[in-house]
Amino acid sequence: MKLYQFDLAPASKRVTFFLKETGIEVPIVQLNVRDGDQFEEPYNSLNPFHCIPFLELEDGTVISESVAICRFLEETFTSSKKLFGKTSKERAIIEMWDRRLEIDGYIPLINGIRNKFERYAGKVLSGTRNDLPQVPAIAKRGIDSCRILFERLNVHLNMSSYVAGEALSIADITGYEVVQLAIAIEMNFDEFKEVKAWHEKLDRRFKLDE
Ligand SMILES: N[C@@H](CCC(=O)N[C@@H](CS)C(=O)NCC(=O)O)C(=O)O
Repeated sequence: MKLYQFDLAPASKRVTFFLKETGIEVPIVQLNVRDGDQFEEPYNSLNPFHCIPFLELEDGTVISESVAICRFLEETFTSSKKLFGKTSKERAIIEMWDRRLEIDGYIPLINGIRNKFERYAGKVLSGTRNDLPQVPAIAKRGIDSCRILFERLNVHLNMSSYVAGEALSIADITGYEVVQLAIAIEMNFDEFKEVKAWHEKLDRRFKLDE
């Protein structure tokens, strides 16, 4: 089994934090997606989405998408930490939050960043190189969407230590990266005190482990 990563990328960080939290270890190969390694063979053919992270199994199966990778690893390896939940109810609540954080925060902000900053000209969609123009309005809409998410999350975090209850889950890892993207796109979210406090708590936890 091999995990292809680029340590600096938000999607890879989601898997890195999952591995650190669970103590699961897999061999890692670094691909520099900024230099275009993902378009070189054999990686180009291995993963047609041309993104990291992706996991190559012994039988040749390739699994991309950070959350699909983490779920597979959690179900394949033994760990006392279950970041996807232990009961049907826990699993449903975690998935509910994870999807809302991804749909309302992560995706709008990633699209916003790629449409805002000059360094993404020619690569506005992950895993592509083409002449699709950057549309600055997408950055504003991404921030609008995230603001609505943070309003809801702020109320929720007032009653809950972590996104899906009293234990850290994969949804917190997704949420942590949403806040990192909010910082990267220069969104002001100072009024969301609970979101900020939760992010700082996670920041200490993930940084200490690094
Ligand atoms: N939804 C995917 C996102 C994967 C993705 O967009 N990865 C980016 C880095 S954060 C990438 O590899 N980009 C390469 C490129 O744009 O060429 C996941 O969570 O794994």
